[in-house]
This record gives sequence, C-alpha cells and structure tokens, in this order.
Amino acid sequence: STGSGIDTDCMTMARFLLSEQRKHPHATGDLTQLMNAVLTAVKAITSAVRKAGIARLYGISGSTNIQGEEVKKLDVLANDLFINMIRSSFTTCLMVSEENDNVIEVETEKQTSEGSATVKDALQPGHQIIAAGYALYGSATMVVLSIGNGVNGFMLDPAIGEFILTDKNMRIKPRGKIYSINEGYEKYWFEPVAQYIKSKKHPESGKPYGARYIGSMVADVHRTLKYGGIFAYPATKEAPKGKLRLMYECNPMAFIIEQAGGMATNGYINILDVVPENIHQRSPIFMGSKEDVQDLIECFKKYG
Ligand code: AHM
Repeated sequence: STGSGIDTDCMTMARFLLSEQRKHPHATGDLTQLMNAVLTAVKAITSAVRKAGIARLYGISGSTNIQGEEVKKLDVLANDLFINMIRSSFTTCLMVSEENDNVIEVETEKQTSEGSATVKDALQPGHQIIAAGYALYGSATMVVLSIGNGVNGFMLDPAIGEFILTDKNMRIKPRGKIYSINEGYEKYWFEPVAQYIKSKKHPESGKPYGARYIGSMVADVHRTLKYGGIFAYPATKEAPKGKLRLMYECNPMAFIIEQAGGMATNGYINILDVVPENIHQRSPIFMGSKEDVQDLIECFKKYG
C-alpha cells in the first residue's frame, strides 16, 4: 500500500473488456469501442442527475426556474447523449430508442441483411442478443453488464471517472422472498397473476413474501438480481399487452437475469424467444429467481 487509499491495480471496465477481448483471437475491439461511447454518455448523465437539484431549478427564492433558462428534461438529454456518442463510435448501423418513433440509421457497412440496415435488422428475438447492460443512477452510479458469460457490476468512481468492477460474477438466488408488482392494479389482474400473488401473501406454510415496488424497472430488476424474488409487469384488463417494451426493456433485462442464473417469461414462453413484430411492442413480463418464476408459470398452466 502507498498509504494514499488508492488501489493501484483496480479492474476498470476498459481493462475488463480488453481482457475479455484477448480471450477471442478474432475479436475486433468494436465492443470495447462501443462501451467507451456508452460510458461517456453514462458519465455525462451522472453529472446531469447530480446537478438537477431543487436549488438549480427553483433558485433560493423558490420561484420556478429563476434564470429563465430552458432546462432540458433528463430523458431527452439522456437520449441525445446516447445517440450522439454511439453514432460517432462507428460501431453500430441501427439504433432503437423509446424516445424515437422510428429506428435511427447510422452510415456503416455492418448489418445482417444485404444493403443498408432496415427495421428488419432490429426485429430479432432476444436470444440473438450478445451483450446487454443497464445504468443505475443512485447514491453511486452503477453499470451492470453481460457480454454472454455471466454478469458483472461496475461502480463509477467519480474521483477518477472510471467504472470499477465491484460486483464480480453476479448470481441470482434460486428462490427469493420478495414479490415486486404494482399492487394498485389488482382489480385489473387476470386469474393466474391474482392466484400467484395470493399464494405468496397467504402461503400454506411458512412466512408470506415481502412486497417491494419502486416503479422504476431498472431499480426493481436490480434489487431482484441482488436479493432474489420476482419482478412482474403483467398483462392487465386495462393494458392487455402489459406496459413494458419488449425490445429495450424486457429483452435486455431478461438476458441479464438469465445470465445470472434466473428466468424471464411472459407467462407462456421465455421472453427471449418472442419474435418482435415492431420495435415498440409491449410484453407482459415476469422475471427473477428461477423457482419463483417457475411457481408463476405453474399458475399460468393452472389458471391461464
Ligand atoms: P406503473 O406505474 O404502471 O407500475 O409502471 C411502472 C413501470 C416501470 O417498471 C418502468 O420503469 C416504467 O413504468 C416505464 O414507464 P415509461 O414507459 O413511462 O417510462
């Protein structure tokens, strides 16, 4: 130790990706380059999240937006950052975002079909995914990433602007004790979900499950990954296809949960087997600890 409190040999995300790249002799380094662009966006968003406090928006007098300046909404800022950073990384041909009605095309030669990339290139089932991740902007910024050989978590060290490997090889418990669903919509539930939740609240033996629901998918799934249990956004009588989007909410999170040893289903089939018909389509989703998801699937078989 140097006594400075600084780890002189820490595993940064860049170092992690480079070491993975070296395991594959034909790897081009594109993923490393892409992640570099993504992490720049995540760092810029972190900075915006930290500054978007009450004081700046309302000023000391309490009047709204005292400087009279237009503050870009965080979702728009994040979207612009991701698109601009990824576009200029020369590693993608097509992007899909919740904030954009159509696919975003990028000039390049890489795609699966002949000619320039089209929406068809994007409409692939989740089992074709090779990498997925999410960023969580909490008391610290965390990025959780899977490149198909497990799941790793990286915390942003703001002092050096690097993401440090803090959660190595994250695994989800085979069974948890938490269910996570918007229980306010109970009257809109269909029988399988109603019966499943009932069985968790009134178990034939043992303690009932605890309920946790933040209402932010990334945060709810992150907790599910770390502590186990099940996250559910079902189809309801109000929203027959559920709410969450298959391609950029359900699929990447399902991929990560599976990579950590868990499961993700729409009640009938594995989420990653659903073939998308349009980029913004919704899907019911249940994911988390394997045994918990299996219990849910049983309810679909019995009451579906
Ligand atoms: P809810 O308020 O109907 O329970 O919905 C919560 C869900 C979260 O899981 C997810 O992060 C969010 O709604 C997505 O909503 P939006 O598409 O408006 O961002």
